[in-house]
Amino acid sequence: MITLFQFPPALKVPNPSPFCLKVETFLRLTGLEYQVKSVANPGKGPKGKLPFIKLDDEVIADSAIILRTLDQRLALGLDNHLDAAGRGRALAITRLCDEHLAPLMVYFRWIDEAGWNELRPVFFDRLPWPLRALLPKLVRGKIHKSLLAQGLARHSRDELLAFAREDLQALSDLLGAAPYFGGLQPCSADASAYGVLANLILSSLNNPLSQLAREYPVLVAYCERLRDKFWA
Ligand SMILES: N[C@@H](CCC(=O)N[C@@H](CS)C(=O)NCC(=O)O)C(=O)O
Repeated sequence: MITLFQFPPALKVPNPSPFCLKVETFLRLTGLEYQVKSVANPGKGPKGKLPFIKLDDEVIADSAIILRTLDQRLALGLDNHLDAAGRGRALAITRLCDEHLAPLMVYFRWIDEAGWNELRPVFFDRLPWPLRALLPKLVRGKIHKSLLAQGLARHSRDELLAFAREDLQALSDLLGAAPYFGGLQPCSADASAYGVLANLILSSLNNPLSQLAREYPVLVAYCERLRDKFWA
């Protein structure tokens, strides 16, 4: 049995974390049976982050390692229909979503003032006093520090939006008229793409990056397609 440990649903998407939504989407794309356990504190994960899974009695952390391990152990073959170039393309899409677009999303939710003013009440207003006063500053500060170390938070808002526009245009062009990033069938890159794009396009948030993502009709239709087929 697979148990997925992840944040509880929020923001009108199945999971507000692109990485948790990526893993659960992968489980659905492959038709695996699983159960979910909600965890509010990522510190409970073996690497201090969510998601992680328990596969029988083994704990596995990090979405990329989870997907690879499940694929190898259970011979899932979600990418079997791809040739070598197709597998390279899928990996490039996955890395773009996980390592660039997802951190941009984190920036526009937590650091950019417009996004933060929208997110803070949703995540923290129902917490008891004094957590309600202390936790937002603490978590935001930690995220800011990590985005500064990674480098993104050193750029201006306009520079970050220009990066995001390039990412979204590339994803839109790569998808083109195909239903999935895997072509006529989904591939592993669709898990990453849906994890971050649904969080931008289908979430209840309306920050500047979500607004920008909704300007790409190909990506909006993609999110609606996956939502209707795998999340209805
Ligand atoms: N590389 C990890 C990234 C996971 C990740 O960044 N998770 C975030 C939520 S979206 C988290 O748990 N952050 C908590 C923290 O860093 O303290 C993966 O692919 O699973």
